Amino acid sequence: MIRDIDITRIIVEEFLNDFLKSIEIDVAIVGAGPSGLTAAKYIAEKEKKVIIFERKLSPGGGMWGGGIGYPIIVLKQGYEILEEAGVKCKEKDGYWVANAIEAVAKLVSSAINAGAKIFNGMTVEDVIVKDGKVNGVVINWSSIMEAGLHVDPVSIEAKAVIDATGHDCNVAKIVEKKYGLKTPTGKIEGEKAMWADEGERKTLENTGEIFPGLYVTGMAANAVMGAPRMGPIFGGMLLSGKKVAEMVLKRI
Ligand code: 48F
Repeated sequence: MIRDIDITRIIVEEFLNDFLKSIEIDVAIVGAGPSGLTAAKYIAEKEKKVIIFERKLSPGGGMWGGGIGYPIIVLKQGYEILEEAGVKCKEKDGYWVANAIEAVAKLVSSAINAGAKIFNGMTVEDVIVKDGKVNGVVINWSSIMEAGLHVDPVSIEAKAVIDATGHDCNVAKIVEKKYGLKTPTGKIEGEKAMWADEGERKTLENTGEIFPGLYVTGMAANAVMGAPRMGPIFGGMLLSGKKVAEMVLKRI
């Protein structure tokens, strides 16, 4: 016999047990787009406790829709990261091409298989800063935030925080507003217009620590540093995720 309250109890117990194991971690990644998922996989592979907090219910960020909703992604570099995750990539006219849905599904799966955890429907609305260093994130349910309810958030301690929130660079914005960034100008420069070639190059260059304990990856790196957007080409996102993982692993 199925008891309705068994289902309730199992869900609540399982979630809370899982969540309580996740409040003191090595790395908090904000955003489950291609850069955040890639970073999570490489960090988790080194047996570090890494959690991705994703505002939406579905991880994958801007990758699902490929370009103009055609679920095809194009890469000039970094396709080996997709192949490592089991994604079929084919060569075409000097580029690599993959199916966007397959790419998201397999990046999510390989991050989870490596030991990363994803909490969905949770928004990072602030960070913890102690002694001039980011020490964690402050989270709330996205549904609470969208309803505009006055409900206080809770905190997660992490040795490093990665802003992988894409074009919006939401975590960098919070820190910029409250403290200023430790970048050459201290400010968010804002993303520039489309230029795929330069955007891809700069994403990697701009990946790094922008405030003690706070790292930036993917499109957020270009938004912070004032570099071009690049549209539906994704190699820079994957390589940036790998690069930030390597940087963070050296520091924690
Ligand atoms: O936008 P997104 O896919 O970031 P990315 O990894 O990749 C960018 C590309 O998708 C594309 C591009 C390719 O060249 O330009 O845009 O840099 O994923 C960002 C994720 O962060 C989530 C958001 O829902 C998305 O899934 N996110 C944003 N703000 C928050 C957040 C927040 N405050 N808390 C939690 N999640």
